[in-house]
Amino acid sequence: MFIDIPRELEAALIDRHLPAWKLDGSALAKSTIEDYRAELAAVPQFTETAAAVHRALAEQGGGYVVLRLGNLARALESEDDRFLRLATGFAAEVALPFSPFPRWPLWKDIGVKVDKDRGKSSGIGYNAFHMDLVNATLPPDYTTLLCVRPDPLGGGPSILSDAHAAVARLSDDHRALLAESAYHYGSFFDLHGVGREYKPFPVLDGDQGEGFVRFTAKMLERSELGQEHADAGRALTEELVRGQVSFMLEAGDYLIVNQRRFLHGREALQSGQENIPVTDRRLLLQLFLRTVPDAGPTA
Ligand SMILES: O=C(O)CCC(=O)C(=O)O
Ligand SMILES: [Fe+2]
Repeated sequence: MFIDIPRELEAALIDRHLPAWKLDGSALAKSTIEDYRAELAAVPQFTETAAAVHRALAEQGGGYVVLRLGNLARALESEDDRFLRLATGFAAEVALPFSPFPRWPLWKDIGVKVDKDRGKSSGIGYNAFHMDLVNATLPPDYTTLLCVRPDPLGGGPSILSDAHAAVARLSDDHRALLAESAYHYGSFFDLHGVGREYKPFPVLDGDQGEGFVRFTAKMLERSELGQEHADAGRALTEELVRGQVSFMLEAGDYLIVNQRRFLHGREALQSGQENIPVTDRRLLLQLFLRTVPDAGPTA
């Protein structure tokens, strides 16, 4: 599901100056969304490209897309936020950009920390299949990752797996266990626009097909679960891995994942990260999107 930007669109976008964005609470302001829409709709091929993104996210078996913005990123490298504004404009075509973390900017850095828990965000190890904000009652509908720099040592391919397809391959017994409110993961602190803490939660959330598969393989190691529920979770992990696709994000690649359809993760970075200056290590920027514009303030 890779989408290249037509040359003509690239050239036109390089000439287009979007204004700095404004926030309304933790979400992108309506005025900014309208300004960006109006500016971008006037660019030849933009509407067609946005429609291709929509199609890839909505079609049967679809649910993620990689927009290849590398040429734009390189062309606008030295010009402050111009590239990020364009990426925000693409994101706003999919759903409403917002930040669940009140103390972070709209786009959150995911760098590489050698001393951090290896399996977590910005750790150097295998980042197992998960959905973001798994323990919130209203997780973001989309999680998006913009690659600023891949691992200079060549590691860290992204992994994606169709969550409902994986669930469909499980036994009825495992599915029944996953439908029980027997799972919990992580902490819930100072988050906005994602509802309340959900604890315990069921992995299978009623409405199969378009419901969340509320899962993180990390809880199998990090949460205390009953034996049977943990076994069902391990079976799901195996199916996710069996069905996975993996690819390396390159500089300027923008991955958009529909969290109701696909779970995501990342293979380990190449060993030797401690020898690379922090400023040269892999860097992603993360942005969350919500389909319903007014999820409302919470916390
Ligand atoms: O590093 C990556 O590619 C994925 C990071 C991630 O999934 C996260 O931080 O939630
Ligand atoms: Fe994630």
